[in-house]
Amino acid sequence: MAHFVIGDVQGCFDAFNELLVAIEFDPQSDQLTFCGDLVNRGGQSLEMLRWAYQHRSCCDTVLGNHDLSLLSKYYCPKQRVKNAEFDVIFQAGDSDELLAWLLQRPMILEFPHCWIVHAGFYPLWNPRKWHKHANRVTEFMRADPASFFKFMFGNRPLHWDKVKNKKDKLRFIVNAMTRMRYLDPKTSNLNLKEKGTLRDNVNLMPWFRHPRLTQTEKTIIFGHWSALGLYQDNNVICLDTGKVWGGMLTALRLNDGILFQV
Ligand SMILES: [Mn+2]
Repeated sequence: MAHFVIGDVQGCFDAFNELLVAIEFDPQSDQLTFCGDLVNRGGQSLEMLRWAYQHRSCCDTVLGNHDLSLLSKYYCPKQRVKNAEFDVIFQAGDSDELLAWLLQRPMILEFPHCWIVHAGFYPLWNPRKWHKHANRVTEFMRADPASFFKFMFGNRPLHWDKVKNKKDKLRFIVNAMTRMRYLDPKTSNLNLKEKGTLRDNVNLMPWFRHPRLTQTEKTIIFGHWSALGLYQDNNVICLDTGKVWGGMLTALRLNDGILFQV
C-alpha cells in the first residue's frame, strides 16, 4: 500500500489525471491525501471535487483558503462575488453532496510520521494546541456554516495575543492554517500580504524558520506557497509547485519519500 500526498491542484484536473498515471495510483490499495486547495482558477474544479468525493474511501484533504472560499459562497449566497468556476459547481446536480463532503474535511491531518496542513503551523502553539484549535474551527463551521463564513474573512488580529473574542479566535486560526507564509521576526505577527520567494522577503521570517519550529517530532507537509515551490528542509516539505500558474503538480510518496511531478 502506498500513501501519496499531493500539492495544490486548484482545479487542474487534466494534470491531476496525468499525475495519477505517473504514480500508478490504485484506489483499491493506495491512499491519497491532498494539502488543500482542490479548487479555483484551473477551470476544472467541479471535476476535481467530484473525483475526490467519489474516491473518499481512499482519499482525504485538509481545507485550503480556496476550498473555504468555495464553501463560503455556497453557504452565504448573499456574499457571492462572481466566480464562474464556482457557479459551475453550484449548478451541478450533485453540488449539495459535494459541498457537504467538503464542509466535513479537517483543517489538519496527522499520520505516524507527518502532519499535513494547507499553509503552516503557527509556531506559538504546540502540537496539542494545533489539534485543539483546528477542531474549534471545524466544529463551529460544521454546526453553523452560514454564520461562520460571515466573519471568517479578514486579516486581523495578526497575533494570537491580540485575540479578543470567539470570532477573532476562529479567524486567526483559519488565517494561520490556510493563509500564513511569513511572520514578522520581531513580533511574530502574521504577514498575510507577502507571497514571494524567500529571497524577495529577507526581512521577514517564513513561519517554519521560527526558532520554536526548527525541531518538530514529525515532518510538516504543506502547500499554499507556490513561489516557494518544492521545498524540503529538515522537518518541512512544501508541495505547492504552482500548477495553476504554469508550473508542476507534485506528489510525494510517504512510504519512501519519492517525489513525482507532471
Ligand atoms: Mn492556498
